[in-house]
Amino acid sequence: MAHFQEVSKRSTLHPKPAGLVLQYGTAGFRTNAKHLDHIMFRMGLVATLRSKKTKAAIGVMVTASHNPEEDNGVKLIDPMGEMLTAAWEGHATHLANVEQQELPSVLEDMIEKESIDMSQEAVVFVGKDTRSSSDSLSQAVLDGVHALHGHSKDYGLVTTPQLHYMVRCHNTQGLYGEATVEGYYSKLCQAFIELTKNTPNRTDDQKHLTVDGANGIGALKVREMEHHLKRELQVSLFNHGDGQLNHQCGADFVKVQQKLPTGIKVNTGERCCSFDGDGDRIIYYYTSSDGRFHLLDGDKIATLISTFLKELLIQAGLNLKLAVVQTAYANSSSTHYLEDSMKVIVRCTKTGVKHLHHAAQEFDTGVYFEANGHGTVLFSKAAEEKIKQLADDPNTDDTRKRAALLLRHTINVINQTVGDAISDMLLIEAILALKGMTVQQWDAIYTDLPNRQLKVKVSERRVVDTADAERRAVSPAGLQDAIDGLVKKYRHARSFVRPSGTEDVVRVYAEAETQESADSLAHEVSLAVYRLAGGVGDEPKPLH
Ligand code: G16
Repeated sequence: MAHFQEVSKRSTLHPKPAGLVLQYGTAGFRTNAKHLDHIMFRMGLVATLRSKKTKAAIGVMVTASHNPEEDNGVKLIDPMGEMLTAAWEGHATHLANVEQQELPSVLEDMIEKESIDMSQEAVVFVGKDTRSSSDSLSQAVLDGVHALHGHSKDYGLVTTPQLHYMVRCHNTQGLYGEATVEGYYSKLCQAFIELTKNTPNRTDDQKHLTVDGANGIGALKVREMEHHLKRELQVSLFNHGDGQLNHQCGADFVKVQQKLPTGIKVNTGERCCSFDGDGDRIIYYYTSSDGRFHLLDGDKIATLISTFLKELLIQAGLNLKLAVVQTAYANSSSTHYLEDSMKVIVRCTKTGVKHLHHAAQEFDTGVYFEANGHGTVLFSKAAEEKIKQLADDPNTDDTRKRAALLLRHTINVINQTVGDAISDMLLIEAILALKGMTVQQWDAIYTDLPNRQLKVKVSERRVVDTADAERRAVSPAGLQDAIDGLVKKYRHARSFVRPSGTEDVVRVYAEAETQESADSLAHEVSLAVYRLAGGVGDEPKPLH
C-alpha cells in the first residue's frame, strides 16, 4: 500500500536500536530519552490507526512525568480523554518492538484484525512537557502521524491532563468545554469562583497557597492561569523552572521522602502543595510548630473530597451511589475511616490510573485517588442529569438548591478525564474554603499509620508477579511466605511488593504501628526481594 511506502521511508529516520525491547508500562512507554525516538514515531502510527478505528481524535503526550529529567515517555489518550484502552496496549507493544523491515506487515495485520477503514480521516493531538528531549520526540510523533496521512494538532507545552481535556472537548463537539488552553482555564476558574462566592468571610491568609511546581510544566501553567482566578486564590510559586525537573522537589519526592521539597520558603503551619513533572499529581503538606512534617496525600485528598460530596448529596436529597477507589498503597487508616466512619463503598485496584478510572466508572459518583496524589472524580451521565434537573427546578427548596448548585460547580471544576493537579488544587481549595477548614483540621480527620516506600534494583523486575490487586506476590517462589513471616513480627503491619511500570525497580511498601517498625519492615522485605528476585548491586542497607 502507498501508505506503507511512506511509513517505510520515514521510519528509516527513526531507527530502532538493535535488540531493544520495551514494554507498555503503567502509563505507556518510559525510559531514558535516548532510546525513544523510534517509539515516538511508532506511537504516532498507533495513534493514527486508533483515530481511524474510533473515528475520533486521539492524544499523544510526550512526558516521563515524575521520572528524572533524562528520561522521557509517551502516554496515549483515548476519545473520551481516558488512557488508551488495555486492548490496544498489546498492539502498541508489538509495534514498538518489531524490527524496521517488519513494520509494514505488522501494520497490515493490525489494520486487518481491527477492521480499520484506511480511508477514514485521522486526527491526533500532540502535547509535550518541559524536558529538553521533548521537542524532538514530539516531532517524531508528528512524523509518524503524517506518515499515515493523519491530521495533527500540536498543542506544544501543556500538562498531561490538559491534553486529555482537549481530546474530550474535541470529541464531544465542545459539550465538555472548548478545546483550547484558555477554554480550560476559563471553565475551571469560573467554577472555582462560583464555589468560593459562597465563602464571603475568607481571609487573605486563607486565599494564599504555596505551590511547588517541580520545575515542570505545571508551574508554567499555574502562572498562565493566575489572572483567571481574580485573586480568589493567590499562589506563591516555587520551583517554577529555575532548577532541575523533579530533583528534590515535586509530588513524588515529597510523598516518598516525607519531607519538604528543596527550593520553597514557607512558614510553620502554612498550606503547601507539590505538583509532579507533568501536572497530573498533587499532594499537600505543612510543618507544625514542633518541626514535624505533615503529609496530606492522595488518601487524605480522597477523604476530603468524598466527605464533601457525601454531605452535598445528602443535603440535595439525591440518592446517588458514592464510592472511593484506591490501590494497595492506600494507608490502612484511610480505608478504615472511609468504610467504618464515612460508610462509603471502597474498592481496591491495581496501580495505574487506567485501572482506578474504570472501577470508578461503575458508580454514580466515583472518587479515585492513588496515595501518590493521582486522581479525580467521575460523575455518571445520569448523576449529572439529576443534579442539573434539581438545580434548574424552580420548586426546589433553598437547601436542596444550594447543594445542587454547589455540586454543579464542583462538576465543572473537576477534570473528569484523568488526575489533574491544577483542577484538584482548585477543588481542594474550594472545599477548604466552603467548609472553613484549615489544613490542620483536614489532617486531623484520621491519623495515617507510619509507612515507608523503598525501591530494589533487580536484574529483571518482571520476575515479580502479583495477584489480588498487587497485594500478594505469586512469584518468585517463597517471596510471599517471606513477606508474611516478616509482617507477623510487627503490630498493625502490612507490606507488599510489585514491579514498577515506570521505573526499572521493584517497589516495596510497608506500614506499621511506629515509623521505626515501618522502616525496619520495609528494609527486611527489600532484603527478601533482593535475595529471592535477583537483586543487583549492593544489598539494601537499613534506614537507620
Ligand atoms: C504513573 C501512573 C500512576 C502510577 C505511577 C507509578 O504516574 O499514571 O497511575 O501510580 O505511574 O507507577 P509505577 O509504580 O508502576 O511506577 P506518572 O505521574 O508517573 O505518570
